[in-house]
Amino acid sequence: MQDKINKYFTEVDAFNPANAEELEQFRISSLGRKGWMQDLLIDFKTLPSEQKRETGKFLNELKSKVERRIEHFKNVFASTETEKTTYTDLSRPGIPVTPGAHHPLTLVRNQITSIFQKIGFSISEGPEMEDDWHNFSALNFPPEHPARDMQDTFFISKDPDFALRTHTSSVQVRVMENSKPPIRTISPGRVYRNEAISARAHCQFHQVEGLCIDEGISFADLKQTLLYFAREFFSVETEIRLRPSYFPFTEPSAEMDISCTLCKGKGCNVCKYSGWTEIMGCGMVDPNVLDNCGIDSHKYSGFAFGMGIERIAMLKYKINDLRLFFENDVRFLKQFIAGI
Ligand code: 2NL
Repeated sequence: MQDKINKYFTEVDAFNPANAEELEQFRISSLGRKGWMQDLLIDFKTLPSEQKRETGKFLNELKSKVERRIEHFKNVFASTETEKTTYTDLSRPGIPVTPGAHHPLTLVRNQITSIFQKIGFSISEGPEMEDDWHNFSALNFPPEHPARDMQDTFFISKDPDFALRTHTSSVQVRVMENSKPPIRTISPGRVYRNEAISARAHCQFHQVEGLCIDEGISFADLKQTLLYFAREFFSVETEIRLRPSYFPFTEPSAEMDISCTLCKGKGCNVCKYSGWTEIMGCGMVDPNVLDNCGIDSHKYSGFAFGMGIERIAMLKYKINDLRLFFENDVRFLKQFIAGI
């Protein structure tokens, strides 16, 4: 029996089929129901039990050798088969590729940041979990300000010193602490507020904030920079309007409206028949904030602004429910495959 097994070992090693038919013949004659492997197994059963262990080992090896050999040639013939077809029929349709898509918030964020990068702004990022100093105190929030309340901000494990950032100004505080003017930076990122979820509000959203500090920066620089942005992002005909407002970190502060993108100022339900839509808050950096961050407020001044990316994306793509951005329904996401 051992001689037979050895003979088959040599045969299998030498087996070198020319085509798939020869391979199939070999498979039937070796592993098939009436093949020699079956004969060997019948012989094996008649062996005295003390020989079975040793011979069984060889038989197993032989069987797996045959299987490996068959598998190997199967692959060889399969690849020559595909080569043949790809070379002979160049008109065959290509393999369909399902393109991925950028999330609409990513598209809008990239577009906003590149508009500011063109005029020399850098991009800065920072942690989503912040301490009280970077999120509130350095930004001139008084101790009793309502934003510091558990009702408005997500605190970490009830530790009043750590919270999820409520705006990306915290990143800009870090930039001011770690560098010297001139500073021109944009900080995009996710922010969190403890709000009930609806079509207009969510507990997480995205912001782009901007900061520009140098000697002699004035409100005129703020206005001209934001007008450039509005015309680059929306259209060259876009007009802007600044209304007085209040933020703890800017003085004076303003809210910026653009002429309605839909009705071009004539009045429609998007702009509630006013002709204007609010897109961001802005102002001159409060001297207290500069001093808190180690920048001499007698020498330097600056402007800052902040906008919600969801709001801008809703305007641009005419999306009427904020929740769509966070549900990842492919029927929604598929609409942005073609890019901007
Ligand atoms: C809004 C308003 C604003 C800023 C953000 C800022 C940052 C620093 C200093 C001063 Cl470090 N200001 N950012 C200024 C005015 C408004 O955002 O409604 N955002 C969605």
